[in-house]
Amino acid sequence: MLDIARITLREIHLRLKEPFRISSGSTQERRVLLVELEDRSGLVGWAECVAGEAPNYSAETVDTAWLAIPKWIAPLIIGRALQNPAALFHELEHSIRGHLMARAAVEMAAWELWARRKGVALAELLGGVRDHVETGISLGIQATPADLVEKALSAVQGGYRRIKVKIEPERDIEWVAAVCEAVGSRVPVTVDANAAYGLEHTERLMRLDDLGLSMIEQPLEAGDLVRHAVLQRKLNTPLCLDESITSVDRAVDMVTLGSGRIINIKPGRVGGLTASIAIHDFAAEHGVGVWCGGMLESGIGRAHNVALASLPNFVTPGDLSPSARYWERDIVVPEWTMADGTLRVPADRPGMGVEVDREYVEQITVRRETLER
Ligand code: OSB
Ligand code: MG
Repeated sequence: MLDIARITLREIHLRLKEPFRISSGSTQERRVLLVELEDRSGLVGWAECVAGEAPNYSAETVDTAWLAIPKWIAPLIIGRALQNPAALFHELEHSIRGHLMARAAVEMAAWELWARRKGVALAELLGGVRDHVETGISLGIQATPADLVEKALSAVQGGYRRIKVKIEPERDIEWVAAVCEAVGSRVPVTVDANAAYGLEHTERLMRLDDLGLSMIEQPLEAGDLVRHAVLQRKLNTPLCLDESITSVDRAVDMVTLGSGRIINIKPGRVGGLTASIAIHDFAAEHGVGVWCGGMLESGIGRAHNVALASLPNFVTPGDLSPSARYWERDIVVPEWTMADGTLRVPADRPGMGVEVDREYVEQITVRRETLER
């Protein structure tokens, strides 16, 4: 039994080294919501809620998660007889519509706690098979194509194994063509629109299609599985879905309709690791590749992503940059470092494989709430 006795929420403020701009908005001052679960024996598990400051990626935000966890999620979890983290996932899925990122934060902390309880690495508990995961970089929208090219070249120089470029209508063809030309065949180039296009942009997207990208991520709105299928039929480049895939059912729909050929899995977006594994397994059975996305996480969220990305069907590099790409100082010890374009999967200690720097977390905590029965 999980025997959760207490949940502690903390909001910390972490400043990104540079603003990160996607088609729907920009962020630099990250408000990160951390979840610490404690069981009756005093063991703890950590996770991070990937909800943003504003509802521009999905409807959820740090504030909606801070409403949902105390009010609706915690009462379903604390002091309840739940068999394991998968049972916790199903309990939340049964009783709560939406609030996937809030649910995921608690579910992922339960997996971390469970790994510590079993004395195994989180990666091993999830079914991981790799000791290193390949790293790709996601480059935000820049001021000029020249700035973007400079960033892309320095990423290739730094060892990243894939370059992803954020795009929006007008800041696309010329910008991406410049990156492709500069990077050449050294690493694959992909683009991510964060739902900035519509079918009225089909001609623009067909011009992007000619650049030989390895995928086009989420061109259309999250709910547009049918329109994505119409678009995919006109393009040779595989579409990769991110925002659209919020459950294993949506992955089934994608395959049934032909809405895309690749899935970006972010555990926070699908309600946690239980659904991430289910999507991974379904995709593997249907010849659909998956890779691990990122949400500008601190070292805690990254630990969960790295563990997940060690599963066998994560076939292309993830948005898994090292700590120093984002932060002057990360909140875990050791920080995440990149060597030869990979992050090492920590297999040598129980749980997520890094320790929370509690003293630093304490220093940068701006809000805290402890939930008990
Ligand atoms: O669409 O993958 C995305 C960041 C915030 C919101 C959405 C996305 C992203 C990224 C960042 O691409 C990837 C990273 O964490 O490095
Ligand atoms: Mg994306």
